[in-house]
Amino acid sequence: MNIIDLRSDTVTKPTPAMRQAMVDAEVGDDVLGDDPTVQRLEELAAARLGKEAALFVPSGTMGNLVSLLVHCGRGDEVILGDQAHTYIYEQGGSAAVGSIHPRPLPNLPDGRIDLALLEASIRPDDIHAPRTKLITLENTHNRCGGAVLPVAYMDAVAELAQRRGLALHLDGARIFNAAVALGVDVQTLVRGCDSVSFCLSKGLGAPVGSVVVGSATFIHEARRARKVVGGGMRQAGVIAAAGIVALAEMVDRLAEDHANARRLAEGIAGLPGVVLDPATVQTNIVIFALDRPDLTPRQLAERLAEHGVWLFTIGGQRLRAVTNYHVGGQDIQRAIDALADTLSA
Ligand code: TLP
Repeated sequence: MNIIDLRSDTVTKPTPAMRQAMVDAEVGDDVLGDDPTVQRLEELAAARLGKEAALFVPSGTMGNLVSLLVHCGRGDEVILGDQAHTYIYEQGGSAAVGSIHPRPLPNLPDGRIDLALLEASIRPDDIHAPRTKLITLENTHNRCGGAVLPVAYMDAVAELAQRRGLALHLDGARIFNAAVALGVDVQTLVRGCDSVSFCLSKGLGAPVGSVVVGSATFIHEARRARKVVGGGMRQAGVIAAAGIVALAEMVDRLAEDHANARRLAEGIAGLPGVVLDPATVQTNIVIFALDRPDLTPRQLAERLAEHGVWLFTIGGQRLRAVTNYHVGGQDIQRAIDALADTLSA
């Protein structure tokens, strides 16, 4: 059976062009600063996001961790959303490894954190309190259904951070999805961020890797932080080569994933028990709730798997489907039909 894998965009496999680039990659020992392909990727990424420098890391989790380790010292506080990937899905790494104190604030359904609440949550200079050092945002917002934070909101948080002497980090795992959805240059979207971590291995299709960008001083420190968590890689040019292809060839086509996600959402929104407003689907993530006395989300996922359609349950009554470049228009129709069959049975 042909599987339609909607569990994540992380399941994407390298394209033929990526595999060829990997074969052809010139490599060297990157910890010693000798890998020309990693250096090229880092230069391209920094230029693309409008920052001074960049650092290739093995994963988005490590990109966020090294960024937080540079911005915050032991006992310092980071303000972030209570639905943030960094808060929920990264094992509390910044606390475990960096003794950084998390201050989760409620994410609004559209991925934002209320600006007034953000400002009110910055700690006063008081011997009882940790020192607030950092705000972290996520764009697009994974657990808020791939919601896009618009330029005006990004700028407003950057202005607040700057005025109050805080740094701003962006978990931009899917920042290119946000830029494509908004139709703006990615540089505009991240112009107020001190650091951004973005993933090559999600919708962009590279097999491995993320990139952190920021000032030259920040990246110098991030390189040290990457080393202490064991992320210094040697002949990493073989994977960086695929990342270069991802940036060059895979960004614009993200619009197809977004259109497919919208089609999927529109196709399933009316089905019995599906709670979903398709108008909220802005990028490649479709999150819906299941309101059925006779069926749990897990059972639904299992029955869909029997039809060859894979998706994830994400807690409570919710399920998540993520479109990606292995999933075409016909697959979307098959997924809609499988849901319709399962829910009307
Ligand atoms: N997200 C994965 C899972 O961990 C949930 C997925 O399938 O969506 N930031 C954001 C916003 C992410 O969605 C992810 C991965 C990461 C960071 C971490 O990236 P990796 O998996 O490369 O460590």
